[in-house]
Amino acid sequence: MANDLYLPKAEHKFSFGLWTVGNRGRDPFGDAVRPGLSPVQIVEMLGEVGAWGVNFHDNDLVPIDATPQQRDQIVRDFRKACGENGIVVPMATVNLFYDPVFRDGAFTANDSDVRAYSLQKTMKAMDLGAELGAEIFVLWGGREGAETDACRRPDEAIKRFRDAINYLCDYNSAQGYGYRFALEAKPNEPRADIYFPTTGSYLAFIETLDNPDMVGVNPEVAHEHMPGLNMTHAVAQAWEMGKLFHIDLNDQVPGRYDQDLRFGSANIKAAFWLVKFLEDVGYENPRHFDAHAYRTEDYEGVKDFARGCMRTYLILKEKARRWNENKEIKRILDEISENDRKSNVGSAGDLLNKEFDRSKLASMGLQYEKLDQLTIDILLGAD
Ligand code: GCO
Ligand code: MN
Ligand code: MN
Repeated sequence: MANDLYLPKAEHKFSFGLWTVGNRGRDPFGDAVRPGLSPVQIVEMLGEVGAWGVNFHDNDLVPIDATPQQRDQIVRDFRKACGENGIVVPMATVNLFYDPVFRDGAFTANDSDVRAYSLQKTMKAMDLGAELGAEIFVLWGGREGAETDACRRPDEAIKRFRDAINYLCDYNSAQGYGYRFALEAKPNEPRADIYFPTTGSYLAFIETLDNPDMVGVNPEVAHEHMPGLNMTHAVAQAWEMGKLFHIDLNDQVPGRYDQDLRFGSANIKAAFWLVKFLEDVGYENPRHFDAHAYRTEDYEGVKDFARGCMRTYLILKEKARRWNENKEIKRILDEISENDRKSNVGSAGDLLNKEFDRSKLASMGLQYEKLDQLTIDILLGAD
């Protein structure tokens, strides 16, 4: 049964954050359109739609002012719900952006008490995640930025951020948690300008840490597409460096605010290359959908949204398989690699003396038009 291919299974490692399917449709211009769901209800919904994992910010699960007793009760209920619904907790994160205390940033804030509080809050979130089995800890510095560069030198912000990550890595080691941290870049929103705006910024920064091996990245489709960048290229660079610890799948029309659309719903072709890349290289970390349903939906619509994210991924995975097996595509790729095999740089001395026939090299058609149309045929089901 071909359609079985599109049913989510545990092996696909599809996860959703509590804040994604639990999103109530608030935006800067309008209030909630859906009633709130408890974490337990969200886990039940994820079980129903066939997801594998649930992720959370500390305060998605435990309110910021909960007592230790309330916290422990919430954790017990949540753990039970996860068990009953066959849902695991692969990743945890910390909310360092919602509370007014973070108005000038968290790890980069000018007030050292705010910086210390941010570390404390993150350590407690790490404790919470570890208690529920999380192995990946995502850090999205939503407020690490500025409205005016009069407030601090940006290199000072980078140093403070480094100190914070080093501190958290030490805590991770001291507690024996074995977390892998995944830094998530976002180029704009909610500050006027954000430090570390791209995945590449974080990849360069990670090498300057005391424990670079413990830290990788969590690229997000929307965050790369927002400024018109290529998500697959960002992911490829992270992958090639052994740093693709986690991924946020959603969709986004370039140039707009953070839309968090259903995966593959805005740019199918970009989603296809991304899925094909992940499948071709054998990515095995969670596939997290950091998106939410349209504001027009009730919770049935939210389920449609969640099922749609996973279904589109699996359809594109199947398309990628067909692409890899397509005879015409294989023939063109063989020809391309034939030209590649012939190239040989040799020593600098040899290379300097070598004659190149530039006009011959430039005259051969490369068949990329055909390749791309074959791709489109596959995507549109005309192959
Ligand atoms: C956003 C971010 C967040 C993060 C989350 C994990 O655009 O709001 O993508 O959803 O992924 O905070 O830390
Ligand atoms: Mn986002
Ligand atoms: Mn995200």
